[in-house]
Amino acid sequence: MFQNLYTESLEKRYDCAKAYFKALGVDTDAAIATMLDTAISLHCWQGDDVKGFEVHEESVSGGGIMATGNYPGPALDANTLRKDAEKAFSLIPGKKRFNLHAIYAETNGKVVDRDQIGPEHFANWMAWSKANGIPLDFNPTFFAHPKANDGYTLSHADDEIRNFWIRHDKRCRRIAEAMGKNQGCACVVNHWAPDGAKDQPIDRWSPRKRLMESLDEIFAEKIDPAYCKDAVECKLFGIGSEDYVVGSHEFYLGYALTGPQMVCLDMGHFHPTENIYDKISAVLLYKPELLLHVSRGIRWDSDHVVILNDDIRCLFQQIVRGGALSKVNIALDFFDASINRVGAWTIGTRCAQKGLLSALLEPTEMLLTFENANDGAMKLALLEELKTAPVSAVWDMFCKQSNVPIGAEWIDDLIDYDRNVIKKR
Ligand code: RNT
Ligand code: ZN
Repeated sequence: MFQNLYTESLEKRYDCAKAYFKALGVDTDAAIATMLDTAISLHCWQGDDVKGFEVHEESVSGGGIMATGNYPGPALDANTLRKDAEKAFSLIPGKKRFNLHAIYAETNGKVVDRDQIGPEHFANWMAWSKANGIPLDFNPTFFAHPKANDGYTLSHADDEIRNFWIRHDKRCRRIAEAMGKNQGCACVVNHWAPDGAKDQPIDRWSPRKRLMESLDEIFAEKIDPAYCKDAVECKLFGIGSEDYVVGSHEFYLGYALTGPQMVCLDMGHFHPTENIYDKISAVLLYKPELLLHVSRGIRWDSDHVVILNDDIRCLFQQIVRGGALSKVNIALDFFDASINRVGAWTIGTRCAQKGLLSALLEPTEMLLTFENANDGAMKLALLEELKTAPVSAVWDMFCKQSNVPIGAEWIDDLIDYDRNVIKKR
């Protein structure tokens, strides 16, 4: 259906685009080379609605995050999740990584509690990672567990529960270390805990102190950053923690400034009109690197599939304009259970990459010249003209060089997989 939408050859279209951007002082070949070299970390949890494969004895709650929707065919086991991810990889250009959570451990049907998991439970994932040339990232899971049911984990007042979660995180960093060694590059470990209160806790102080102490204990175990790189993720509120989140922005920014951890900025974790793009140039003044959770909130932290909106454009503009691409670890964080999940992965990743490509094709020098000469209207006019510049031909060439379908062609593959694999489950 979506083959042959163009009458001109891709080479011809690319040459036109190349000449257009060259006239603005931009090198499209260099932009493609950068795209080919920039990894995006796909989150495993889009494939199964953040459920994981853990065997539970008691009922658990979701820790303030929840995928909504009932589209058929979520991956219910690790092999299926890997197959679905491979399908998405085949439709996404450029370098990919894959981001796992602790609940994706493979325990052979046995109950293995979170403070007992080890690299052996991720042996299949590591073998798969190696076979596919896709490095892994990792996350401890502080939700969907009986010991997380009352909303507190690493900041819990009960030392027994708090220590359980400290042990869990320590295990996770060792798993990440094993992954890092297996893949020959660092595994990024993101630490996010849902801890917080629904309504007006009198004591907003003690949980923060306990969270700080828990983190200190976890990070006291020194692991070579060549294998395991840590990030801490703040949040404004969640479902059930509307009034108070222990790990707020100030908390984690402060924490990360006193240690080697990266800050993780999730696009949905701030006030609804607050954007993370304006934080990059501040955070990177003080930290050598940061982690992004590229996402899309509609009215709240709803984790919709990423699309090429202004938030995405502005985010990548800031990174590219600041020459900071090598300092930014790009990970995705969204989950929509109401549409084909392989499609969701592919749309979101491709759109994040389109945001980056658009930024790389920006004639920043020219815009700066306008800005410095106080030619605000000219600057705004050029910014708007650039929105309809022939980026798509450069995008298509990037896809071609990555051996994935160009333009809308991949939708044919998605329809095929949806009808013949997903809907037949
Ligand atoms: C939750 C955080 C966190 C999770 C994943 C599953 O609000 O964004 O990053 O989405 O760890
Ligand atoms: Zn996140």
